[in-house]
Amino acid sequence: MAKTPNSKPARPTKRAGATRPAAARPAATDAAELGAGGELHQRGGDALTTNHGLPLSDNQNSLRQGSRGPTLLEDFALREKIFHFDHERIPERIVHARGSGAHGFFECTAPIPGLTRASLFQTKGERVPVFCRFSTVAGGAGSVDTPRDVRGFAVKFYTHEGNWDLVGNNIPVFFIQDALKFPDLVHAVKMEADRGFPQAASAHDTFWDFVSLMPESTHMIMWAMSDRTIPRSFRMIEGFGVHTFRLVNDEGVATFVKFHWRPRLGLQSTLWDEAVKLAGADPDFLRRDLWDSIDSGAFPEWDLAVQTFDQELADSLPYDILDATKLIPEEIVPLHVVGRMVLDRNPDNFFAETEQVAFLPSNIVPGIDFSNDPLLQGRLFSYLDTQKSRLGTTNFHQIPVNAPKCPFANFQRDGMMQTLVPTGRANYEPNSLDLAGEHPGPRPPADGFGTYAEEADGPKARVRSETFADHYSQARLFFRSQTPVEQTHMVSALVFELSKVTLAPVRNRMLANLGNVDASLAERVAAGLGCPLPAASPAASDPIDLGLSPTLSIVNKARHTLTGRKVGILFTDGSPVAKITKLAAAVTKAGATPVLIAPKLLQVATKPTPMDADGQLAGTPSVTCDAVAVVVTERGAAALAADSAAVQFVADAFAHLKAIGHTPEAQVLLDAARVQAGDGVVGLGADFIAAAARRFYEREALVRPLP
Ligand code: HDE
Repeated sequence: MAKTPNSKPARPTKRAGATRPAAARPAATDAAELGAGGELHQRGGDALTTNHGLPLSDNQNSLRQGSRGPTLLEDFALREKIFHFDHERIPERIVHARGSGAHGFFECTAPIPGLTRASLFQTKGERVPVFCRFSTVAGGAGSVDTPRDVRGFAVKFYTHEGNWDLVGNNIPVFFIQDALKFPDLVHAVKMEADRGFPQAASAHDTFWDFVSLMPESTHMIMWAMSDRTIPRSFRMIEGFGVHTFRLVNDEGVATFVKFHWRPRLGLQSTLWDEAVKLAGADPDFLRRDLWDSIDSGAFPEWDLAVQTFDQELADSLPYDILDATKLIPEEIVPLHVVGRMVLDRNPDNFFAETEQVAFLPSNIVPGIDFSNDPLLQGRLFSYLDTQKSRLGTTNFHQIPVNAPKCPFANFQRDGMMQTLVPTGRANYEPNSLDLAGEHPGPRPPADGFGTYAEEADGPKARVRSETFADHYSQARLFFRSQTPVEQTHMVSALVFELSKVTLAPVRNRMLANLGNVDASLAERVAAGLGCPLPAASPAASDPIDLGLSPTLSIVNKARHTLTGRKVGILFTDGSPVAKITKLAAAVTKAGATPVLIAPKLLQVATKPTPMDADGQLAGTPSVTCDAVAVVVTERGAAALAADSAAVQFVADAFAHLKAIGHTPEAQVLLDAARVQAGDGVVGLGADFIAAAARRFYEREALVRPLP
């Protein structure tokens, strides 16, 4: 019987077809020396085997009776393979389902032993490994990267005294004050219950119905409607622990703390139109950006800063530090940088690491403790619970990405997927097996974690503190601290979102709430929708003016830099190679990546020799770049002016307030794209490199009627 195409004998590959054992990994960080932490690895060999180690000689054909006959039940190899495949998926996260992760390290740069005994903050220069995952909140695992949404910013520090998980967001406040409301919030923002849409979008009835009935969400809504929720890159977002935590020193003295991540590349967002177009151009835009930058050795980096304060300062504030809908402006309590995080290694396997990583706000280390923030208190329960449902077993902590990298030992035993093999008789404590010369197992160390002894009293009751009653003052603080252009973006976002609301009473209720934030805001949104403005809604506590916090604005603290950015260089037949390569070299020198874009990918008829592009024009629109240059001859420009993809490329760059560098001969294409002369539209050369480092917000009035 003729044998149909058969598996070739296994050839050694670069990766030997298996996960590299920990020892063989390049030591990305000093911290990797902390140990493998019980990592499990598929034992790699070159031969293809079943899961039970049987070498298989054929991976192409199932076992059948005769060459055209039925498949036999005996085919255990087929059954094992399909059985495993059928069960490849695990439940996605109920929120934050879509995410990207990376390994790296945290390095202490300014020790704070006076404030905390946490081991990772004791010694300058000391590093611990981290795994960090960024995410969107509302969309499913297969949704796109760029919807208007909060971004998760979760970091697992593998310290010498256990894992510390700082599970934060890119926004310092939250929608609700009490964990009891979280399921309602998430139900409201996710796909509507009957129709199953919209996916990954807050612009629909149920979300706005809920938030319009929950005035406490107004401050977070201001952030959500700002450009913070349409980031340019995960590498360019801030991160916040949100809740007030405690630092506790050796003497047991506690200080309140809020944690902040600050991106070294600067904070940067896209424009809404850009984010919408990116969703189509590259649904994986943020994921790819993170992966590519780490892959190319341009490691993203953040400073970790703390805001620390005592009870006296807390008491002096006109809001409650336990209320997660409030922030403390850094103008009031300044930030102190204590360390930096560098992400320097992409995961080896997305599922094993990014999908299976289990963050727990309850993962705390000696020297850090919780506060009574009712949202945080609820989270301490929720995450442990959710991991059992996602990962299927209480032993999820043994999965390599979750396992501590320091020794860990206790008397918890057995359970599904137990992979550790504890030895000896001692599986209970106290025991006296040491008297019999046997190992008694671990004992609680005197200097282990102990909860900060906070006094608490009062009746057992379902109540909300009156100090949580002010829902509008900080929303006002945020809105008024924005630059005019950012305020306009917020107005546009609210108009867009509320225009998708079909229930008029919901729209009106929301407008009435906005009236408490700022009268001009409410008026502009109502005008943008074309509906009458209702009177401001009654507020539980009248809003007060808290002053401004200019550091809350993205534009105010925008760093003019090309580092870590992308510059698209559009060229076509006849374009001079010398100009293209000179420009690309200047872009690279400025720390950015040049992306060569042409109507075809390969063998573009540039002069004097043909060149290949990095991206084909229709598939690489200008939204994927931070600035663009058009390097064309007069003939080339005329040809591109007749190509809608090229016209759109330039028109979008202009509308998205990006620098456009061009050869004088490109004018006919710029005219077709209705580009107007002005700041940011420059020749090639030093002018362009300087212009490419920023966005031209002043151009916005030319391209977008402002509400
Ligand atoms: Fe979460 N959240 N959350 N959350 N959250 C989850 O845990 C929850 C909240 C945040 O990359 C879940 O493993 C409750 C605030 C991030 O894997 C779940 C409440 C903040 C991530 C859960 C909150 C966050 C999650 C879903 C109200 C910012 C993704 C899957 C009390 C400080 C972590 C999972 C990752 C994930 C519950 C509120 C951030 C269901 C009950 C506030 C970054 O346990």
